[in-house]
Amino acid sequence: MRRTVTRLLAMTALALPLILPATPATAAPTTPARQLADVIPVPVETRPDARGTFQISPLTVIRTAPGSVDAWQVGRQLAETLRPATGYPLPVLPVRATPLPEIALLIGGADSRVGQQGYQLDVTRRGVTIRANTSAGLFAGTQTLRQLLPADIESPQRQRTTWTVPGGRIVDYPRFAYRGAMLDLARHFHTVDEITAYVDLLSQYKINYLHLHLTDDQGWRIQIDSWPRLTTVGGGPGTGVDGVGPGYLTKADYKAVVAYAAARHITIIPEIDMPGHTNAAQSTYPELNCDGVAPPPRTDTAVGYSSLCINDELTYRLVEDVIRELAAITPGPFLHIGGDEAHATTDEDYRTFMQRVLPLVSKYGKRAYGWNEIMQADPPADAVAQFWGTGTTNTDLAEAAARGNKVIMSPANKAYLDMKYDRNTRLGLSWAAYIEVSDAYGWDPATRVAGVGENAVLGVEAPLWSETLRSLDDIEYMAFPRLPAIAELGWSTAASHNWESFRTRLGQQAPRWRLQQVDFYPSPQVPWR
Ligand code: TNX
Repeated sequence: MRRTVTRLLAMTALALPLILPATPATAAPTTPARQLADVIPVPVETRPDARGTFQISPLTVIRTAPGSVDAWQVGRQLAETLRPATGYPLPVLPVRATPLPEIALLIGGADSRVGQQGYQLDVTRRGVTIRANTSAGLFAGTQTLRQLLPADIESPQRQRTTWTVPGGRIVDYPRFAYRGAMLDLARHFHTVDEITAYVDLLSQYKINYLHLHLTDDQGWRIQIDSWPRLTTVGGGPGTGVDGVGPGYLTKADYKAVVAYAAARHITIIPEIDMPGHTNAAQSTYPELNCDGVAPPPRTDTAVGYSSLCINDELTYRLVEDVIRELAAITPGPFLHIGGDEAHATTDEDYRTFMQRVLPLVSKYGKRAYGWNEIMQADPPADAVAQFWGTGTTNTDLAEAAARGNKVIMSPANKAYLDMKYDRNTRLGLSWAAYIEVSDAYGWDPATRVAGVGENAVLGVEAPLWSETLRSLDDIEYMAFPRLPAIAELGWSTAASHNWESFRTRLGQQAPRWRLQQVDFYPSPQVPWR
């Protein structure tokens, strides 16, 4: 290992004459000096130290915890993030201390509060040290470091910028273990490239779950080998709202998405929506209908008209096949079974259905997760409910919380990214509310629903339904800048909640989004840079 260092030192020295002239030490910073707290989500604790300012230079190395492949992976990703704009070699070395200026990623030794997802970041004149107990924590720390650098760091081309990191210490860890986003592949399909591009954006804001709504009335978007026509027909030509937006994920595609997300410390959660929102399956397989007659495919945006046939054994064969096949390709703990808006299913049938289906999720080793309606079916205590209501009371949910069930907060009038910003927004729906940035930011997950307090809340999620969305630009326009608001509600402390601070920090993100070509909504509420 030592020999590697010596060789690298020699290589770097050789490279110096090539690199230095293009990067004069006198280059003026292109953006104002950044502060340790200029980060979204805002860190728990920042202690600035003006003497500790560090500059990334052509000599800087990235050093990762010896023996930790995961830490090395995080280091490699950090290098890939920093190389294009800096033009520096930034070698990633799994070695002990070097005399070079360094960014060190170390496992252990952090403040005891950082837990499983947090990190401690120290900036001195000699370098940056990120310490965490897990690679997820190290990754979170590198996302903070990225935001502490000038916005130019997001440029795909080399910039003549001084890469200054403000000095001091950050100790940071999440308020909630679960910070999620959701894409709806059923109304309009999103490709692997679009999903992974979204994953890149999410991971910058410490989002750690991505829920994929894979099936609905308009389309079925995940390959199931034992029911092949679900995708070849249900995801085929003509499927999607207005008959536009066909497509589906093969199992290989899905695994590729899972792996890509995992490398960015994001866990994929698949959703099969049932017993309603099932027209795509029922129009494909006539035998899934109580009368044996396939309804026509649907490309409109109505909800609540479809239902699986509750008293037919074939229904449970389908459900078990789907859950088994999906569980087998899903390493994450959760499997989402939908359960919303089952208006074509009687209450009694709904309970019958859920009481048969919930145990199937556990049978295949997963934790059941569903929209808040599943709490009407008295699920086991480890089942998770996703609250999507617009009100502040929900008796079933409060009772479930009292029994020990955990809740994910996605109030539709606050956290739904498919709601229009105002009446002029060209995309989106408005049934729950118009949601400006201050609305998306202006609520508290632990006081939103009576009887569902801090301990019952596992986290927050920002769903993005795709009735009106087609392209990645559409996705970005609705998600930015509201997604960072939800991310901050999920990560930062309740005590740090502050609209003035948030809107200022949000405005500072704009130059980064421009360089990343994120098509964001320039809300008039935000002082954009
Ligand atoms: C309600 S929210 C739905 C979805 C729609 C969404 C549009 C929920 C659990 N169900 O089927 O796509 O509204 O905003």
